[in-house]
Parts: sequence; structure tokens; C-alpha cells
Amino acid sequence: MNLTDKIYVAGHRGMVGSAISRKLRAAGYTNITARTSAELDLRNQQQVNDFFATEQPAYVFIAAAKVGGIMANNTYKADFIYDNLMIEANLIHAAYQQRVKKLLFLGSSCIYPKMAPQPLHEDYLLSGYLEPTNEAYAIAKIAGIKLCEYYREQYGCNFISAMPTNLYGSNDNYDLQQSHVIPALIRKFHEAKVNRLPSVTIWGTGNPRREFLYVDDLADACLYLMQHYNDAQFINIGSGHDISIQALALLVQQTVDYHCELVFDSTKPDGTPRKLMDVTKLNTLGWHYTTSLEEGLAKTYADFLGSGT
Ligand code: GFB
Repeated sequence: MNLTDKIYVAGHRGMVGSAISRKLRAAGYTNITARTSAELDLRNQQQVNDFFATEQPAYVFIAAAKVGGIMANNTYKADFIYDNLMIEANLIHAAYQQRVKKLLFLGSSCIYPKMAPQPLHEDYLLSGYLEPTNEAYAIAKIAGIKLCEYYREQYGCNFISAMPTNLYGSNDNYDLQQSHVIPALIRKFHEAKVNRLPSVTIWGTGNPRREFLYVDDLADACLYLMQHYNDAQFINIGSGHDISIQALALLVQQTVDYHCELVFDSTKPDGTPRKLMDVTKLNTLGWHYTTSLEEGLAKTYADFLGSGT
């Protein structure tokens, strides 16, 4: 990818898309194009086709998706499967029609079977039943992986796919019903601190384990893959380390520096017991994460305080 090649970042205002845009600009890429969802509805095929015909991007990062935490995924299944299928199908097909040089599609670690062996190797895809709470999103993302695979097989497109683990960092969603666990806990502990509340409620039992990757590290991995990876096989992106939700809550409490009781609400779903990614393939390629969870939480809390949420 040359510094003046036209690059389209789909979803540039989201946590992932904004991190990728920052990383590209920092690396000296000057020809980056993007549209807000008000300017371009990626679920509308004609609008997407017209955009690609006009803009003719050489490289595409698909960071656009309808995303959310366990509650959002479990509540809005039709929206999660429809929006994500339409977005990825329109972008991938238009990229093929306009002869995009290379495209990177981003999925999620939830594509793997609920009870797959850990750590999750790329070969485990489709080897068992999915986690019900995020089946809709997972099926859409699996379809995206297959679209890239089959457009490569049939049309020779250099479309690659990557499966990030749970992400967090600046520009995240802090809505307590829609968000993922880290922004939710940061907000809960912060609001408990400000209001001197006696406790913070954690969803579920606290027993599930999750792997987390700071979003700027993900952006670095995406740029690395766009520059160095050209195979059909999708590739896991993660830290290779996981932590229980209970231990995470204690880390967030320490980051926010407010000591109160933790109340575990077992009426809320735990979701997948564990989804630790096998990142051997990516590490062997030469990429490793650099931001520890402690450092990432401190940076994210600082961003939260600065955002005025
Ligand atoms: O981050 P999260 O919503 O998504 O939940 P998943 C992770 C774990 O944290 C679950 C627990 O066991 C939650 O029950 N948790 C505890 C909380 N307190 C809270 C809270 O206040 N808010 C939230 N959100 N969780 C998502 C998938 O699953 O992972 C998405 O639904 C996507 O599709 C994403 O794949 C990466 O990790 O369970």
C-alpha cells in the first residue's frame, strides 16, 4: 500500500474505524476517504455501488458493522443479522466490481462454537453450536468470512479476513444497555465514585473469562495484515491472555480508584464461558500486541473522563 493510494475506511467514526484512521494517518497515508452513515447507508446497495464507482478506492478496511454487547446482541437479533449481512455483502461485492486491490474484513471472536476447545484455533470455525446470545451477529460475520473466501476463489479477489477478540479503548460506546463489558464497568465504577454509591452491579456470575485487546493495537494489526498478509485463511487477532469477569471488575475498580461492594446479578446472561484466541498464526507472521490490560484500562478511563460521557 503506497502512501498516496486511495484507502476507504468503512465505519471510520466507530471505535475500530477511528483507530484504523488514526493509525493510517500516523503512518503517513494521506489519501483516506470515508462517509458517515447519514451520507452513505451501507445497507443500500445502490448507494454503495455509486460510492465505489465515484471514489474508486484501491484499499478497503471494513470496520463498519452493527456491534454491541451481550444484552444488545441478545435483544436485537434481527437487526444484528440483517444490518451486518447487508453492510458486508454490499461492500465486498462493490469492491469486486470496482477491482479494489485489497480488502480487509473484520469479524469477531464470537464466530466460534460456544464450547470449542480453548484456545480457539482458526480451524474450529463451524465445528459446533454457536453461543445463543450472539448467534445472529456470529452468523452474519461467518457469512462475511465466506464472502471474502469465495470471491477470492471464484474471482481472484485479494480479500482477507481477520477475527479480533473483545476490543476496548477510546471512542467506545458507554451506553449501559448496548455496550461491552469494559466501557460498562468503567462507567458504573465512575458513577459510583461520583455519587458515593455503596456497590456496583456486575452482570452474570463473574465466572466467564474474556480476552481483551486495546483498539489501537487492533488498528496496528489491521495495517500490518493489509501490508503483509494475502492468504485465503482468516486470522485471529488478540493478546493470547484472558481474565475472569470478576478479576476484570477488580482491575476496573482499581483503575477508577473507588472501593465499594461488587454485586453479581446472575439474572443477566454470562454468554460464552470462554473465548481465548489462538494467536500463534499472527505471532508467527511477526505481529504481537503491546498494550497491557492495565495500561489500556488507564488510557481508556482517561479518554472516558475527557469525553464528558
Ligand atoms: O462484553 P460483553 O457484553 O460481550 O460481556 P461478550 C462479556 C461478559 O461480561 C459477559 C459480563 O459474561 C457479561 O455478562 N458483564 C458483566 C457485562 N457486567 C457487564 C455489564 O455491565 N455490561 C456488559 N455488556 N457485560 C460479545 C458478543 O459477547 O462479544 C458480540 O455479544 C461481540 O457479538 C463481542 O462478539 C466481541 O464477550 O459476552
